[in-house]
Amino acid sequence: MDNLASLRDEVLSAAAAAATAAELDEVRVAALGKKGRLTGLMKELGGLDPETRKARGQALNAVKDEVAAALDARKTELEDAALNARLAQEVADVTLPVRPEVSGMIHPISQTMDEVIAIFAQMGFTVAEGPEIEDDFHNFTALNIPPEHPARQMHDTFYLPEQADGSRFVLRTHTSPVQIRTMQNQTPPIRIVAPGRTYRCDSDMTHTPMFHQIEGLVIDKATHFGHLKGCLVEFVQTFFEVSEVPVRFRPSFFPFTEPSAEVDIGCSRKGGELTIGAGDGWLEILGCGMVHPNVLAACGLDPDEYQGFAFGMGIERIAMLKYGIPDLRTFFDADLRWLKHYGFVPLDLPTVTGGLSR
Ligand code: 2U9
Repeated sequence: MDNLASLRDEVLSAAAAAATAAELDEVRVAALGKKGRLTGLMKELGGLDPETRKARGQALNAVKDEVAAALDARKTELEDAALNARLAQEVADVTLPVRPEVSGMIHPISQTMDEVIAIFAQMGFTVAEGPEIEDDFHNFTALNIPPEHPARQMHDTFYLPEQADGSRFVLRTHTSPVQIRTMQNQTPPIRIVAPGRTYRCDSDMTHTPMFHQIEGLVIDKATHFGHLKGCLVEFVQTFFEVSEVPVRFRPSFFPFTEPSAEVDIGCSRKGGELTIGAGDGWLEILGCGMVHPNVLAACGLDPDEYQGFAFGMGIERIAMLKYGIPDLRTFFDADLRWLKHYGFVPLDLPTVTGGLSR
């Protein structure tokens, strides 16, 4: 056996015998590293005559490829074994009863989301969900957002790498694509809420790159702005759990609704303390409007036959207002002391009749 064949056998059996990632790396460096034995043989090629060099080069390359593949395979084997050992060790018995002293708390985002869903469920809405990675059509085009709209800019939207056809997926910037998909796949009447995570390329005191929204959509043959108003006033009164919250609809603009409005609730800021309810101040809490005819048409619905309303709100914002949480970023700190203070007891499920948060 020549030196190359025996070197090959030696490296392959050393790789097979390596019991840890570190040992395996030593084998790799000794064979293929800068001063490795195979690398050394490669360097000797220069001194050979052309004929011999060609044959020797091919043989060396074949051995190098074989050794590299064997090292990779052994690496995967070792990683799998390590993972399996860890999984076996970290196994948790989920059937054990809860120990009260270690029981977790419900995060205010989950609690608020559950409360909002409970209110709309009571009114006859169902929950719809959809992908967080969306295409341009469902996130923008179908929503009457034109190609040059600022929301489509790189600095507002997270774009995924370009596809072979030049298109790019996005992290959804709102949950509206869920309503688009619902209209494409169901015949009205439609009455849904779409809760979930949304993403915008924005990070400061009042914005986080990931945040939560809930949006609603009602489509039928004669749905009008009066229905929108009644529905949202009912929602606001129920959600804030204080009697008689003043509500005001202020004209606004969104590409996907016409007419559009922003909804403010009354508040007072006496003595530096914010109280929801009667007072001389206003706080914006959500946006809404009648679904734009272009949006209905983009989903295959005839705007002369169907009409409806939509609304959207940020969960972090309404949770901060309702529960007096002063700093947005604390939602995402995973601080157990904060969660103990602002969290909710797991078995107190929010219902409209049994109490939302009490
Ligand atoms: C379809 C048609 C219309 C959803 C709407 C708003 C107004 C709105 C913001 C609130 C705070 C987003 O989280 S936020 O920044 N949303 O003001 N959203 S109307 O309109 C739709 C949705 C889907 C098919």
